[in-house]
Amino acid sequence: MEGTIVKIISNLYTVKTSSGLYDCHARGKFRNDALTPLVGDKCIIDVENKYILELKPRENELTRPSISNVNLALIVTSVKKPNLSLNLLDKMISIITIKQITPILVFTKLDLLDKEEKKNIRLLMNYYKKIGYQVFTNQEVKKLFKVLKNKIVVVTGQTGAGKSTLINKMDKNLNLKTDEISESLGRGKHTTRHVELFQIKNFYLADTPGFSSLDFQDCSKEEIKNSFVEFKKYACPFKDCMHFKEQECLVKKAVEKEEILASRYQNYIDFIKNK
Ligand SMILES: Nc1nc2c(ncn2[C@@H]2O[C@H](COP(=O)(O)OP(=O)(O)O)[C@@H](O)[C@H]2O)c(=O)[nH]1
Ligand SMILES: [Mg+2]
Ligand SMILES: [Zn+2]
Repeated sequence: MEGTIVKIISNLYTVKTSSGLYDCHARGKFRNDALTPLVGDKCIIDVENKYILELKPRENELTRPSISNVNLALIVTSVKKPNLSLNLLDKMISIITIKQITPILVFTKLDLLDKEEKKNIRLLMNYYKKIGYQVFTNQEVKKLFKVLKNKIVVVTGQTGAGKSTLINKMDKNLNLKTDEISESLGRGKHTTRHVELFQIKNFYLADTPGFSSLDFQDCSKEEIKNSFVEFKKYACPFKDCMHFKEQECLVKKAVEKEEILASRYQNYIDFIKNK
């Protein structure tokens, strides 16, 4: 029978199938192959003996937390308390894109802004929409549900950004503590190896402690450049233009003409400079 691993505690794997949940062990073979089943893995199980027989190939794999086949990442960004950090936002967009996961932007705490500030945030949100991202506020849970349908989703963002509040809004039964330093939904007794996907309606959501501490360590300058999607339409005269010190760079011209958001370009330079 086919299923998805939704929870791992030590070496016990909970597999969700069309006929319910099964607590399974992995066959010894996996350990010999140095292939460790991850939350998110699609697998074939032996229902009678409660064994995972086979793992399906993975689409992608995250570490810290270990989870596979992630489709979407919700980047939760507060516009105040903590203050908006476009550097952090662009960094998360880039890293998530490089990992071949689709970023979804969710802005929070717009209620703390005055009229003028709100207008500016709307302009900013429109820029990110224009370059191709799906952008929401945390008031738009119904719209988010449509995007999340049938996906495996991780949630990331600064402490205090409103991640737990948003997840609670999606599923009142979860009742996560807000204002908590600890980010773990499933924390508690099982400190060994405990990763869990929570089913909300028709999608799976993973709590992701540590995910926000990702950096560009494993990414090349090229990958960072390609993750700035709005640069792609500019064919600079120099074929491998990094849009940095090159002359006649069309991306730099587009920044001057305000076609490209200045903060996006500055953050890009910041990221590649440190490589
Ligand atoms: N004013 C306002 N406060 C919010 C909003 N979203 C979350 N908060 C508050 O911000 C604080 C941190 O939220 P929390 O969900 O714990 O953030 P997390 O650390 O990202 O999980 C809590 O006191 C929430 O009540 C919002 O949209 N507006
Ligand atoms: Mg939280
Ligand atoms: Zn260029």
